[in-house]
Amino acid sequence: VPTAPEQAISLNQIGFYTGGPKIAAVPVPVPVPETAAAAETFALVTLDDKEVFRGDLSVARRWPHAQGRVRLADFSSYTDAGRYRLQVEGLQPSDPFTIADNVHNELNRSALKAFYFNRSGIELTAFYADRWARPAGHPDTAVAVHSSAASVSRPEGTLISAPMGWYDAGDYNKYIVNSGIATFTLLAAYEHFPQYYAAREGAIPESGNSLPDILDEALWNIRWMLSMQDPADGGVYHKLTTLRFSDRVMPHRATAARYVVQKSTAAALNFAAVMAVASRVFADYDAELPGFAATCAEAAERAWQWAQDHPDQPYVQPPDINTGTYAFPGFDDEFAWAAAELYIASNDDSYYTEFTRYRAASGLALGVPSWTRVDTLAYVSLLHHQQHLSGAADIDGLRAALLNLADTLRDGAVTSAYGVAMGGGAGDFVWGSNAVALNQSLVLIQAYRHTRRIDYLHAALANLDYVLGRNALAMSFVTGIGQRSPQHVHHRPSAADNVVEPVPGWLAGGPHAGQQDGCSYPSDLPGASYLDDWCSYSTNEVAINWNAPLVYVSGALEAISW
Ligand code: G3I
Ligand code: 9MR
Repeated sequence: VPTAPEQAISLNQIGFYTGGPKIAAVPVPVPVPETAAAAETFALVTLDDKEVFRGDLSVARRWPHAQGRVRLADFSSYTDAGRYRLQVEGLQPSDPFTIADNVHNELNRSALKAFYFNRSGIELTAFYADRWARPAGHPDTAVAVHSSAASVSRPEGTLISAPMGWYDAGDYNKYIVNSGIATFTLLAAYEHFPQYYAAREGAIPESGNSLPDILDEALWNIRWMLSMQDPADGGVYHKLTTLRFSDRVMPHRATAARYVVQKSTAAALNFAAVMAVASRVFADYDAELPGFAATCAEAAERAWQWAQDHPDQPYVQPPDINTGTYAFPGFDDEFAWAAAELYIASNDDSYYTEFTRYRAASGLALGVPSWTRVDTLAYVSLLHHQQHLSGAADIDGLRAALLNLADTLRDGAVTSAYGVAMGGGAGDFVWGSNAVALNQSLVLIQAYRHTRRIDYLHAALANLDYVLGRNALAMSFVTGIGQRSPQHVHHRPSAADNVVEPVPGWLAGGPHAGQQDGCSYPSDLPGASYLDDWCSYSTNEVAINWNAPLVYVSGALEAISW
């Protein structure tokens, strides 16, 4: 019998590192029993019910984003590997979990594999895709130029080839802005932890070639992105899409005509940033991919030039199209990010000048990265490459800004009822809130890498615990991971494939009180407004930009030894 969330002990459903923090959240029963005193202690028990550790519960605290109060159970000092449950008198015991080294390796593999499952233009064979094998969909070799994208050399209706790439999410369209941050995040995972990814092979058709799988996966999308640049002027189409969202069918059954739509400043700059990163990452693979790094570098510069000539061309959805927009006002953050990546790739100081100019123009303190806020990614890259930069870069200033953001997040984790940074910021429960948690972790991991201070790492892990179960729903938000995970994600292949289990490795968007889909939710509170139903595209869709920080964070925590 499933336990109601307000009765359930909530914890990372995979488990804990032997040498790491181990914390669960225990709900305070409502109403508090008047006769019997509420439990003051918790027990860690083996699966044959032997108690191996007992500890005191912390004081009860209210989390402002959900009903009720919780107390924390901290058993960090217990370090024996094994399978356990947590018990608190008066509550159901927790689901079993593991204490071990490398507890998040399988999660990392699965989260990266999700990108393969969303590939456009390729058959997924049973050897790689198991039960989720499917025919190829969306070859995208004859995509029409939409009226909004017509130019002299490519009038409306011109057919271009723009194959490969990942479907964005639960829909089958491909959007430059969003695949930009997703691709960057995978490339950053590789750049920051190359040994970890070099040793992880074997999941995709390219496994066994001389590139790590994570780079092969990123290449699938980078090749598509390159085809979205108009060779005539260097501008980049904002998206490749059908006119409306398809029905709930498998990819090969969704055959409506596809279009490349309007060039935009955001698309050009996202593209420039990603291609600049790709040019330095793939420079090491010139033997395998002759000339590819140089192609990326040139594409980046041309897109940057186009944006110089079109510095304020927002994406405006044409009236005949109703798919995702990925439009957000203001391009200072995109300019800053692209300038920084071009600076790192070229060591040309004028790009650094542009980076500082656009950062100052935005007037914003550094924020958690998202598709609407990409300037933080510039800091991540600049600090990672600090040893190789020219004297122009103000390393101390960059570092101070990043640590300032990380300190706020870490302090939020220390004072939060659940012990997590997630929920400390006013805008944390946006559409795709689970990715906010993981991008907060990504920032905290940078702070750890540049200071080696363990409190940053603990806060980063706490937010991963949050998406894996230490939350107000007491569930893991990743398909196929943990005992209670989403079964009915808003993901067309998962809904249409006649396989009971959803495609594995996908992070659901997470709690968000917008309820734009009109489904009926169990709670209106932002941290609990979530529905595991196809209906709920505002909380239960999956998306590449949400999975990418799951890959980054799970891999980083594995690569760092506890
Ligand atoms: O900009 C406002 C901000 O000023 C305001 O304070 C805040 C309050 O909610 O809203 C902000 O805008 C939000 C925007 O995301 C940026 O965060 C919108 O309300 C919100 O509706 C919008 O949600 C986006 C959603 O598409 C609808 O456009 C999500 O970020 C985005 O992840 C999602 O992406 C979709 C694609 O369009 C289509 N493919 C699936 C994908 C995932 O659901
Ligand atoms: O399925 C679509 C999903 O991928 C998008 O994120 C979402 C918001 O743009 O829209 C979904 O499509 C819905 C459409 O907007 C309204 N009619 C119902 C569709 C889902 O069944």
